[in-house]
Amino acid sequence: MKLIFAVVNNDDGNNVCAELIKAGFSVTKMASTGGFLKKGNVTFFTAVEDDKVDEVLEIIKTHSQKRTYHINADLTIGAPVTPMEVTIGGATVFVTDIERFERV
Ligand code: 2BA
Repeated sequence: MKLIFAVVNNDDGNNVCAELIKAGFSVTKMASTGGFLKKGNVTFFTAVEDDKVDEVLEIIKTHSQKRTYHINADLTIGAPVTPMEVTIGGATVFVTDIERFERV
């Protein structure tokens, strides 16, 4: 069994969640904040059988857009602010093994 974490853009969160539920997956959705941009994003986690991982990844991929932001980054304290282009996503996904899964 695998645990999939996916960080997606706020604007894609509801859609990704709806599509995962529609496909029959149990999903937990959490409000999160990216450490770099400090913008709100959405983190999902779902525990699935190994043979369902690709299906979940495909749904997340299909419904997560790539977005480009222009920011003024203050990368070093005291240094001048630098204009920067940052591409986010589609989604950042982590897949890990589950040692034990129980509903008690
Ligand atoms: P943020 O940390 O706000 O990062 C937003 C975007 O800024 C990133 O997009 C990446 O393009 C850029 N970025 C991040 N750190 C950077 C740095 N030190 N220098 C230059 N550019 C940087 P994504 O890679 O698509 O990541 C989207 C969000 O996914 C991240 O939001 C963060 O919440 C999460 N994430 C990405 N990689 C992660 C990781 N290794 N561990 C945990 N969360 C991660």
